[in-house]
Amino acid sequence: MPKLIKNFIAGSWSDAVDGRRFASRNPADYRDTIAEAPLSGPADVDRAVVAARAAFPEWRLMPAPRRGEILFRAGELLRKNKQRLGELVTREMGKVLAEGLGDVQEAIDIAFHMAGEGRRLQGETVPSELPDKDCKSVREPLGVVALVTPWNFPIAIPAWKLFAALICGNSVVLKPSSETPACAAALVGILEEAGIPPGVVNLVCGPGREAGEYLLAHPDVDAGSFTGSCAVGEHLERRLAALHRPLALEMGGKNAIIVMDDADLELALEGALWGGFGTSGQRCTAASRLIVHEQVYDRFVALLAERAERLRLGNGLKDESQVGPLINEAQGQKVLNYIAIGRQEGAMLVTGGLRVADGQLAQGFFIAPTVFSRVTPNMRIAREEIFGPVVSVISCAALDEAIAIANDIPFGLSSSIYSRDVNQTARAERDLASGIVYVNASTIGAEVQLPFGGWRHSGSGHPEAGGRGGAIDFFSRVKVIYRDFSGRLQKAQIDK
Ligand code: UN1
Repeated sequence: MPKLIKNFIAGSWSDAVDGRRFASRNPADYRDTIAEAPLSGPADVDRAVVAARAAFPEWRLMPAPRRGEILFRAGELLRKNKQRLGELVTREMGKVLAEGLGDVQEAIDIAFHMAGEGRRLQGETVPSELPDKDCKSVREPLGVVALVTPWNFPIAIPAWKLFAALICGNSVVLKPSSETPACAAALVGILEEAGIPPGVVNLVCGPGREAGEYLLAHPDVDAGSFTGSCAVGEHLERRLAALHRPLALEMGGKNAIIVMDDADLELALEGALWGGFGTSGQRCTAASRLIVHEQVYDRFVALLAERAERLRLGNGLKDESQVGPLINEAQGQKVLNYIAIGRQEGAMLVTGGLRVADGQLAQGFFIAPTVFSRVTPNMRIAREEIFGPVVSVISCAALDEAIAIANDIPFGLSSSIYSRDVNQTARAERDLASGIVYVNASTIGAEVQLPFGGWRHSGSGHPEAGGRGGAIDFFSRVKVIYRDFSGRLQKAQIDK
């Protein structure tokens, strides 16, 4: 029996106003319906925004360490329920169980990190140029924030946004991807159990346009945060520009691993496989380009293809599975279309390139890990985000050339270099133009205590997660306070 999911508005679980529903299904087995969720529209979003607005004044004034205590409890509950939630992630989204558990772990990490922020949320105190006067800055919440989240990290990404927004004192309306409503409802259920006051967190399930975009553009919302495709993100950016409200966007990537001729090839190979085919390539941080030094190019491509062929496709709940399905048929077709484009462009298909539908695999959309060699930097498969298990291998003759190729794309989220030469890796650290750079590690697996965000078309310059410049900066605004206790008129810049 599919689970019956409801919206969560003003502290109670409810159906869509007009009673409509939609289903989410298991991408590894379409016969397995995971959940039925409310197909919400503007009327439901309106209710959620009203609830969030009503809850805001009290939540804003609750001391941040008290808000943090609720997040600590949420972290504990996530930890207690990690196995159950990890299995739900795998069933509803398709990634293999180790990664499903990792998705939940990332939410646990951010819960504890942001809970601790409740005792920091630093502003600054600086001296005044005048006597008997002090100057400080404090952080204040934005108000009601709208969060619209994707399916590829169905627990972690909502958690990144929720916990950062909450610790700063905002009230929230969350609209999760329609592929993964059960994961979002489970996360919100944890917050309810942790004692979040009614109306502070609201969940509205439903389609992107009628629910998500309507929510982000709602006249009584103060700020929005969206993770998803570039096309949608840039559309939102244009649409919301006129409303003049803070908007954080995390969008695509076309992340490169550079493999130099002095690299530990076995290590680089493992990083390429993990970054390229982990989560079936459905990460914005996926290593979809490899830029390999010509001295080791042929050997590396041959080893990569051989190892890619050995990866076992399958239902992520089975121990032996290493690569799960694509999220749905449309995404599968999009990936196959890019494979056709790669062949037309003259790249060489070394392995994969096909949907695999033997036996059980016919119940989902599985694509064999695919490697293209002889890719040139101007080909579409070297420039556009595919979001599937497809890796394009480009050749280079020197480090400078490799870095130039890595940077010459519209995206700038994550990049990596494998080399044993510290001078080369230091140069790459300095010159790679992306929000995240890895040295002797793959392009995926960012940790939550530092900002996560892309440059150029990968993001709007408001990174997620912790650290200086991370999500706290987006979800709070700075107020500067000058307090004069001299009892007389003092003139800055004029009095001596
Ligand atoms: C994403 O793909 O949208 O760094 C997020 C990583 C993960 C997060 C990915 N921690 O790969």
